[in-house]
Amino acid sequence: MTGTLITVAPTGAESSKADVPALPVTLDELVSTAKECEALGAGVVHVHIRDGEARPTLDPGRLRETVAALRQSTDLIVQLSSGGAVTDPEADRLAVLDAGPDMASCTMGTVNFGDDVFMNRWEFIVELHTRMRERGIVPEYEIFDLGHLTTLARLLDKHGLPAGDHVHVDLVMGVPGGMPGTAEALVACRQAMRDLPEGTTFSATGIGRSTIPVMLASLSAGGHLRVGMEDTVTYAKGRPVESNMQLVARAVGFAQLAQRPPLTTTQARAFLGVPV
Ligand code: KMH
Ligand code: ZN
Repeated sequence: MTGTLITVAPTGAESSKADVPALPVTLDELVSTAKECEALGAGVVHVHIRDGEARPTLDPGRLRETVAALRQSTDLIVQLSSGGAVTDPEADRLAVLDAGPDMASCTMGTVNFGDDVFMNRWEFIVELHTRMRERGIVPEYEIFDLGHLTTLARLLDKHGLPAGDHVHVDLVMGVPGGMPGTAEALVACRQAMRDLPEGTTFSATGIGRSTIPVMLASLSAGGHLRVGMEDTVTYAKGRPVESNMQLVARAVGFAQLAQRPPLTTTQARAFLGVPV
């Protein structure tokens, strides 16, 4: 595939609406952001939702409503976060799958996460992977550190390929406590992917100021892009991000410069093994 898969992660669980007023937190804000990002070239939306007070939530009813609304208004692949917030219990994170998304994230290990710990025990990872396959939900394996790729190789070896038979990973780089957002770290991950099934693909995102180096490194190494206000709230020094569209537009520009234009949503489904 010569194009670029662009994933937008518009909200996340870490920034507050008070600190980042442009963050989409209501269903209407999320849907209109998703529509505009799709029009610009996004193929996947990675979704965290908020409650009535804009706090992160994994409320099952709200998740179902969100999946339905995104399907009604866009052709984007709907990827729910099973990571949630660092405080979310495992049972609630597993129950995210009940909302029936096209995809869900599946993080490959525990990592220090700023001042917190993002806990992902081996047994929990196996449970998430297995339930996703049973339900035909395609995983995106989230990689916060090099060793997470070793865990993924072990998971696939012991528990088989995911739904869709295609393995796609997302390198989340530059989290304080995880791997740095550098070209060197990306190349190390790229090399470690040789131990994964042939045809494995990857996206990458750089948190904060590592967003641009990681985008450029990923495109250079044949990878794909994730951008959005979950990962980046500063566009350039002293300039807050105005909207997720601004970040998607920049990613599209970089992809076009690399002569790898954005995949359409139909191409993105074929690429990831997500049923139409
Ligand atoms: N909010 C982080 C603790 C995911 O979406 O799966 C976890 C996260 C990863 O964002
Ligand atoms: Zn996330």
